[in-house]
Amino acid sequence: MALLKVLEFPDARLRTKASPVTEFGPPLSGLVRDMFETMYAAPGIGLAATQVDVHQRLLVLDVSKNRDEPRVFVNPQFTLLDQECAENDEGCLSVPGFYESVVRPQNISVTAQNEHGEGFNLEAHGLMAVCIQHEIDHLNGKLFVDYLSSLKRERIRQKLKKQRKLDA
Ligand code: GNR
Ligand code: NI
Repeated sequence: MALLKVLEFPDARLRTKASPVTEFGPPLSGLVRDMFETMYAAPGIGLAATQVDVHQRLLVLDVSKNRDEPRVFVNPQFTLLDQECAENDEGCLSVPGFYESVVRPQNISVTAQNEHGEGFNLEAHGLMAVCIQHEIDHLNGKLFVDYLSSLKRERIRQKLKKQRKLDA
């Protein structure tokens, strides 16, 4: 097991568009295991492979209270079930310490494969729907700060820069 390093905004590697996963097997399972370990340790409710500098279409999440419902989505795609949107505070392990309100669709249908390559479909609502969209954004090189005003985004960039200087 290994904790993976999480890339932080404004690292250009977070802007990479991930490629479809085509190889299922032990290396993928090892990556999934390490991503869960990293996500639970952070702690976070989701993690996209992009954040650990692996540019493949893979995400893990666990939005349960007891942290006992791990879910893996390989090559995920989603469609909107309706037009209902809501505002939620979002955070991101790649933008540590910042929480800002983002408006997103609340009801989606998701198609993906599991870590063995078997297809599945599910409906997601509320926090789970938000989290899946946040993670798929990562796979497309997009961050939640992209939904904020450029002024807010630049303030966050400056504060993170200062914080990293203090941490160094
Ligand atoms: O841990 C996380 N919490 C969170 C809260 C609201 C909306 C999305 C998220 S995902 C985030 C972990 C993360 O950065 N995933 O990419
Ligand atoms: Ni994130």
